[in-house]
Amino acid sequence: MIDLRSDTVTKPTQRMRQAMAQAEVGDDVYGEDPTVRALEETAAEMLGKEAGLLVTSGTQGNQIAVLTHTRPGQEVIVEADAHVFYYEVGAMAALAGVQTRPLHGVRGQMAIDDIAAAIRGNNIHYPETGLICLENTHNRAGGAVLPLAYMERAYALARRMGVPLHLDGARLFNASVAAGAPVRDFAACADTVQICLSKGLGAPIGSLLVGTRDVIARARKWRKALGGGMRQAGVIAAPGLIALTEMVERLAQDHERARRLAEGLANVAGIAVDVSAVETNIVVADVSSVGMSVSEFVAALAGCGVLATEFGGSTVRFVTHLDIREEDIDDTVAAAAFCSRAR
Ligand code: TLP
Repeated sequence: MIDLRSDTVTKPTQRMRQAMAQAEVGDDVYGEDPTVRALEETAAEMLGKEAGLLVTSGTQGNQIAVLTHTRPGQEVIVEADAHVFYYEVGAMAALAGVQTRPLHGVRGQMAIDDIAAAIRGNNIHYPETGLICLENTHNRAGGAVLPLAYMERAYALARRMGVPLHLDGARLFNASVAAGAPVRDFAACADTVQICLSKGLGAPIGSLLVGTRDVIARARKWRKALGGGMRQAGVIAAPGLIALTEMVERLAQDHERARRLAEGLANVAGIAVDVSAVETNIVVADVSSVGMSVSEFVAALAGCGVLATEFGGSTVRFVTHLDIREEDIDDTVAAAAFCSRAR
């Protein structure tokens, strides 16, 4: 099977498995797991923040950030297609008791003026604006990179208005590699950043939340409250360290393959892809003219050994990653051409 459903499907490398087996461990709730501490310090250092916190998943990291920055009854400004709003089971409302203020963005970017206009003034009727969330790269915008200049403007506004900014950087290393800008420059535009180890970086489990020492100390308590206080978590942290220190540069290969896949799919009758919109490892294809429904097309592809995801409307998402080889790209394009009924 060529599994292009997500970059979450990667299997740990041999080196990662060895590192797990040999990891030095301790009870991390007591702060005694040396491998977890090394991972948290490494992530904080790479992202230019004071402290880091290993969490179970990207979702947990984002939700802990919301819980840490806000109080119930506050409002969170978020792009309408952002993961934290679209794909996290309504957790912001259910757990943090905040209401969301979704703003429609273009390629994942809410207009700065729209954010400014959405920040609540001092009025007895209004909720307080408790947080602004950005996502980079932006998943539902097809892996679009939020440029550094945009992030700087958004953060300048947030600071001027005294509103914290959380960055969902599940794929921030993809953004950094694609933009050719250090990851810490992006991280400097946010109070907290969540990065995923288990996407393009290939680790089996885990994310990190980074920020100031004070914010991360409070986040650590929320992690405990959510049942995320893991004990000998060094076995998770060990492959995470490999992910951070050895797997970043190879993301360029995923981007290159996504680009080739987009070009190939764009040549298939019935499929439309905006190749110029493919900046990182995500390809969104419009299959409205393939002569069958999106789910039929995805099922037909699966029958040919290619897995992809229905992505809403007439679109299908393909994500390249560590376990996708060069020849898988050609095989995927051939399978799509075989399955399409358009001529
Ligand atoms: N995204 C998954 C699905 O949940 C959609 C995927 O296959 O892309 N932020 C962003 C931008 C994400 O794309 C994801 C996962 C998360 C957060 C959540 O990470 P996990 O899955 O570790 O909770």
